[in-house]
Amino acid sequence: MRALIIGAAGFVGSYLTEHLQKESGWSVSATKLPQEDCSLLGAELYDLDILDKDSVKALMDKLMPDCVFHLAAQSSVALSWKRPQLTVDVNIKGCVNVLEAVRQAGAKTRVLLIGSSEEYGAVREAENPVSEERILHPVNIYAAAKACQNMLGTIYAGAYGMDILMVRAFNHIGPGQAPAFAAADFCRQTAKIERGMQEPVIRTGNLSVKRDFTDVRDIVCAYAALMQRGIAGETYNVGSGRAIAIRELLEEIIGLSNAAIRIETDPDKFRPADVPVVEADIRKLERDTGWVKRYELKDTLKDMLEYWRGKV
Ligand code: A2R
Repeated sequence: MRALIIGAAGFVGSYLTEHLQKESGWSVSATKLPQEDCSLLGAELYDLDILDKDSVKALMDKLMPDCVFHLAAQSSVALSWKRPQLTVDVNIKGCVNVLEAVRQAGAKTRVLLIGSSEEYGAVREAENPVSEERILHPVNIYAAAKACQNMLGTIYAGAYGMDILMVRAFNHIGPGQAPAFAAADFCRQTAKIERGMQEPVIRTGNLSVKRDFTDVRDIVCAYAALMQRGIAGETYNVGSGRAIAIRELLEEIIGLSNAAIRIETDPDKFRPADVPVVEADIRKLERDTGWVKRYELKDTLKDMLEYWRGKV
């Protein structure tokens, strides 16, 4: 199997590259932005900006891959408020450039479009676990763009009979994740406190909200399983199927450290639109692929803390 990963220099890309090579035995080509510095061992690496439709087409014509994992995105909710045009360009127009390149190449390429649980938006507590059928109520620009990507994928699959699957990924965490995400930030702060680089206090926003966290290594395993056994035209939730409170996550991290760390909640960090609980219904993923997660949350957090101990 010859796979192409578009947007491989990000958090998920390196894990997916390694998984496909080592566990699936596939040959992997991967793309990064020209300005990105990244080495993916064993992968053939290409520079590609997905906004340049001619380059996307030229690469697809050259490689004619069996499958494409489309990870490239403006993936930050916060940045989507500051750079709405960029977010819409990359996440919608960029996706169309990929779909058109695959369509025009005329090969039987299978495409996995990576969306987000953000697409569900304002989920009421009683609506959990959230199934793929739930009506989307995106509440930020990133979410709206990803919801649009999902619709485009569904339309291309139906109208042209293309082999396209869509994913809605719930929160994923692991070593190497940027500290803009809560779990990585907590691990980084804990490592800094252990080194005496920060007073022994972690200040946080709303700790009572519950989210569905999965190890990135389990996430990429689900993507590979979907590529092999998922049904064309369908959308799949990818998550652990169990939401936990951010407080529990933080206490788990602090419990992994010998340092005496205090938690202080800062009302200024509370987000007005925080949805109380978001938990994935993963029965469709399990039924169609047989996927089971391998990493317990505690082990993921241990690995993340170790990563930050080596980094700060
Ligand atoms: O924004 P950067 O400089 O970090 O680059 C990101 C890259 N990217 C692009 N690639 C090609 N053409 C573009 N116009 C373009 N704009 C951005 O896509 C980054 O290297 C990669 C996406 O990786 P991350 O932002 O680290 O996302 P992650 O966590 O790997 O998630 C993969 C997918 C994304 O579609 C998320 O929205 C979704 O899973 O949750």
